[in-house]
Amino acid sequence: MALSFIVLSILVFPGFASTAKAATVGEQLKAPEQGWKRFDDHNPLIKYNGTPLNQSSGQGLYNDTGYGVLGKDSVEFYFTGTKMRFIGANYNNRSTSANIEVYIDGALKGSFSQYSSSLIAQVLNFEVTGLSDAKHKVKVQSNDNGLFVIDAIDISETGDLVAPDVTPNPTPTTTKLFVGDNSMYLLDANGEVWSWGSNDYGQLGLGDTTKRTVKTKIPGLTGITDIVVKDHFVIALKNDGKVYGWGNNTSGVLGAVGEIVKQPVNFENNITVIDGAN
Ligand SMILES: [Ca+2]
Repeated sequence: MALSFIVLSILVFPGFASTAKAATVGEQLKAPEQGWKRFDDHNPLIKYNGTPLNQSSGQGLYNDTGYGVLGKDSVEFYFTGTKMRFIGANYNNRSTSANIEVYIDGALKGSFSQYSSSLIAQVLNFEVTGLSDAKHKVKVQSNDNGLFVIDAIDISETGDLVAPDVTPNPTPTTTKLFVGDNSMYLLDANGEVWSWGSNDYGQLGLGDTTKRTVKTKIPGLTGITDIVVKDHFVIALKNDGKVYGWGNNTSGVLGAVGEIVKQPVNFENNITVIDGAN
């Protein structure tokens, strides 16, 4: 009796039976099924590698739009959720791509063809389910020289298309470039100072007055936390509070150590901050 009722229900209420049945690959799917939601091909979060070709209207595509991707080009996007369906279009045309691969998070999940015996718009070309509920990268890659068409993407109803991974900024370091009067100084992340450029007053701190065209590390100067570059002379603060200076000393700011100081001399102690602002 119960079995007869079920059979009768399907016969009498065919609509009930069809909504309970999930779409299968190769079928036309004009709207996302329950538990899914759809994004159209022109969504800016979908990236086309190559120049996408607008598909002519009137083909029965979703929203009457589609992008064609030519040759060995690809489509990429990121989504959150556990499942994805690629909605495309199948054509009875030998120039249609027959070898389109789908990669999820870099792993090949399978392939499909858009060549068929007749035109099927809004066709469910590929489906992947059972992914972890997380952000996933999708790449759909044509491996022959044919055209393939993307019409829409269906994903988990609770998910979303999301922006690609943004490359994080490099970890900040203390590396800092200082621009002097025809001389350059670089304070690196190890607390050492490099110099290059003009050196008439020994302002490169390298023990001579020879100009340098490549940056050269100043010997014996370590633990430096900051430097100040002035008119042909430089001072540097070490992490123990000592301050060193070198270069043009005609004014005597570095003490009675000569007018040209070619390498760092310690002239102050117990300093916490140096400030070269005018
Ligand atoms: Ca579309």
